[in-house]
Amino acid sequence: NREGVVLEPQKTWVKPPPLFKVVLLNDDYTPMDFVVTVLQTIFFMSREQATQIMLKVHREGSGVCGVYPRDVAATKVEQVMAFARQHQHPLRCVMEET
Ligand code: TYC
Repeated sequence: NREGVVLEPQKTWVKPPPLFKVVLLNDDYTPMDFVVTVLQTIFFMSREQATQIMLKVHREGSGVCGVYPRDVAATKVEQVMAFARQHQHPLRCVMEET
């Protein structure tokens, strides 16, 4: 093109990086409001969306909070676990390859 940039055709198929679901798990003790706050602050959900996901986890046992590349998913899990620990709630969160 005009800037002299040449786009080489890709020679070999590069596997796209894997994505990971961040899954929140139900328990009998963590207050519902605390879970809603976690979803709003760590996953940037609206209060309405956070409430829907929290209720889904409460009723079904688990629920997906988001899908991210490995390092982002791992950081989200750490943030949820650290926040829960600070407040002495047994809330758990795991990552699962899609
Ligand atoms: N089951 C909890 C309660 O009745 C609420 C809750 C929802 C806990 C979602 C964890 O991931 C969770 N207080």
